[in-house]
Amino acid sequence: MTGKLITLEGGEGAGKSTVLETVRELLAARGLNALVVREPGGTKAGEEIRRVLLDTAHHGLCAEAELLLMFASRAQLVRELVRPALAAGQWVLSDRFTDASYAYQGGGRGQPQARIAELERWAADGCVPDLTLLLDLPVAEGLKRANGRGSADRIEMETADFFERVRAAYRLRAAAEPARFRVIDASQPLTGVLADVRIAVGRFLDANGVRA
Ligand code: T5A
Repeated sequence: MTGKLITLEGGEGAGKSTVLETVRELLAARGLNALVVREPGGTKAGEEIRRVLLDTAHHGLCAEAELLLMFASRAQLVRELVRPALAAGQWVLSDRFTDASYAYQGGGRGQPQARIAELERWAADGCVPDLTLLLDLPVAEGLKRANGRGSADRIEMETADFFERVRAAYRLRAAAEPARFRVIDASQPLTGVLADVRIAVGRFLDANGVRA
């Protein structure tokens, strides 16, 4: 049996990294040793690409180059790690995936959806998550949390309007694919967020016949 791909999405400072560990533990409690990856990055080449994407020195990077670099990282990640793991029956947990490109490069930068969809088919080999947890919270709150951690990277330096478009794009995608997305209210205190995450992941595991 092939494994499943679970992704975590959301705007800046939504709490993905914080939630990721809980999801990993929930899977482990049911005997699933998940492969955990992040985007952009996750492979040796991908981490180099990430460095270019987030470095403030590249503030002049054009939207087209940004989109292609996101998918260059993803193309490598899918072929080097994600596809082989899924084929071997291992579950994969990814901190961001293609929905982030629809939200940031599509919603944020205005790149056409059809272009991103073509890259998803070609560069990402049609790899689509089985479950996506969207951590949704007001932009100002997320930026406050993210800024509390130190200096901003190239994308974190974008305007509030940019992040409003990112949030709107994420919410549209979630509304369009309710079977795959679970929207979590990430503005709650962490205990509430984690409780909702436990319910969503627990139901997904039950639905896929994964017993404790
Ligand atoms: N990107 C990525 C694209 O543009 N296109 C793409 O295709 C892809 C894949 C890097 C950037 O690349 C962009 C999006 C990003 O700008 P990233 O490394 O995932 O992606 O960067 P961030 O989104 O910036 O990830 P962060 O690590 O900054 O945010 P997290 O993981 O969402 O937030 P986290 O868990 O670090 O939490 C932030 C702070 O808030 C606190 C935490 O303790 C932490 O201090 N916190 C809470 N506080 C109060 N209540 C809660 N419920 C809290 N949850 C967390």
